Amino acid sequence: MTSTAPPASADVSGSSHARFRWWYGALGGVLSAALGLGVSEVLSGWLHQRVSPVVAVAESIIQITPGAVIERVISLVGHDDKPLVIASTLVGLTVISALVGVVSSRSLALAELVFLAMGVVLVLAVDSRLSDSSSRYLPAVVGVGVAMVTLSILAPRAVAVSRRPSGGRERAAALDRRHFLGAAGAVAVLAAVTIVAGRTLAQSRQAVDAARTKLAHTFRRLPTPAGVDLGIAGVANWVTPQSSFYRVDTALSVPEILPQDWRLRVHGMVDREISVTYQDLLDRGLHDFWLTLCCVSNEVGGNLISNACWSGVPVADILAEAGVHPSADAVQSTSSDGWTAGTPLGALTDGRNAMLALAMNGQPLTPEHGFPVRMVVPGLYGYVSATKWLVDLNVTRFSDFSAFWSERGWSPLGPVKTESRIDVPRNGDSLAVGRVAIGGVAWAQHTGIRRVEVHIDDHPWVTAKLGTDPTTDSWRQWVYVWDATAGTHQIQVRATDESGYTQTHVVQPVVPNGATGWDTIDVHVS
Ligand SMILES: Nc1nc2c(c(=O)[nH]1)N[C@H]1C(S)=C(S)[C@@H](COP(=O)(O)O)O[C@H]1N2
Ligand SMILES: [Mo]
Repeated sequence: MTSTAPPASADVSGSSHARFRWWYGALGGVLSAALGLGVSEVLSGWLHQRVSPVVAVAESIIQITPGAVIERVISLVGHDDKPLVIASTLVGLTVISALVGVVSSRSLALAELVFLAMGVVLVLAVDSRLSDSSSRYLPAVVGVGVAMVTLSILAPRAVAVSRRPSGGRERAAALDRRHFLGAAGAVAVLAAVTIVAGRTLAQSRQAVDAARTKLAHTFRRLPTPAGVDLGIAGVANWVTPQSSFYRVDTALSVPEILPQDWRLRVHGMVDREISVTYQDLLDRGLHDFWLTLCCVSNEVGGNLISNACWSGVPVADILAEAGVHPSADAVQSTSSDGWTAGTPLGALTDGRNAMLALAMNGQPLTPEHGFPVRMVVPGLYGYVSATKWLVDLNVTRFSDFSAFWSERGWSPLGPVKTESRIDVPRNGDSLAVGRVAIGGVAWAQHTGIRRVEVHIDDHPWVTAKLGTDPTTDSWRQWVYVWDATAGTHQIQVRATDESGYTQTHVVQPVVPNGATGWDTIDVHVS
């Protein structure tokens, strides 16, 4: 006797299907959540975020749990409660997503709604744990999206496979089972791969964080010089904290380089090619200096400009060790991610603070700002000088290479233009009649600001009071106290630098070598 299965066996399999009907749905829910989790882990690792959404939830749980409970848990499990809370969060996630899966067999819409609600919780947790980057919600949002799409694929298959096979449907039932198991298997593999990849990325991020922590007491931050801050509310602080320092780069994923793995290759038109280590730089002794960095893409009145105390080693010293050929006129610097800048050799060797910087405001550079080593050059826009994650200096001639932005229509040379900005009042503000502090910042790095003037309506230009200028390389605060009268007024600002040049009123766009024009605002006084 062959082929035909005895009815008894079909009955058994049928009743077992009935009994474990919910099982398929639950599995679909858990696998959907697992894939969403894996994708969110990969994204947060790739975006170099301190915590992934799940860890953010765990940290939030620790945050809102009463201290006494936390202490009790710590006394039970030892000093570190975090792994336990993360494990519990994952168990909770598994249970909830299994329930979501079961629900999905009845109502997919309701199940998706629960996933969406979980997404809201993740976003709220991330919001309370991360503040730095605008892409911080991406892992949670994309992760939940992936979980929802996956559920919409698995749920109908789970429903089909858990249908009781009735007479003549055995073949169809086997096919349904194959469909479900195939899809579920593929999701399981993807989930495993993304979770492992996410964890690997997080580990390299954690290694960099640990290396930065070890360096926490290596650097010095100069005391803030007297008189630089005029104390006007709303005017940019003279020193910008590293966390709010403007950021501009083409790196989709921040390079993660450990100091011990870092090497700087110096080559090209030199007597001897050299290779410099992080320790070599520390051993040379660090210079601390103030410098305002700004971006060529900064519009008039824009905020792509910040000031910090940097610690580093003069580029000139490194170049001297390699022995620069007299016919060279440029240095091409390359980042570990392949980005390049071209800097005039003269700016690197004329005695200004052109540096290989290791620290900002007494702390190792953050990964976003170029850890472990970047270049900074007073008087030049970032795109021609401030290479982050620096790994290569090629001594060369401008005629022999082109850098990343000069290949895209920007000027090969990028000296900073003398500029000034109004920080208060804001454009469109409504003010009360009487004394109003008009204030802001002005900069002419490596030349210095001599004078800032304010122009109100068609009155003559009046001279603003300036903050002190401990170095010509940093911006200066300015303030003018104005006796505001009723009406709508236009306010303009212009700076004169130490070369005697007064900012032009001619409006130029940021391309190809920096915007010009006077920052102008309108205010209403009543
Ligand atoms: N590797 C790398 N370095 C880079 C860039 C970049 O895209 N990649 N951008 C440059 C530009 S255009 C500017 S304005 C500064 C900005 O430095 P910050 O992000 O630390 O403020 O970095 C410069 N260094
Ligand atoms: Mo820039």
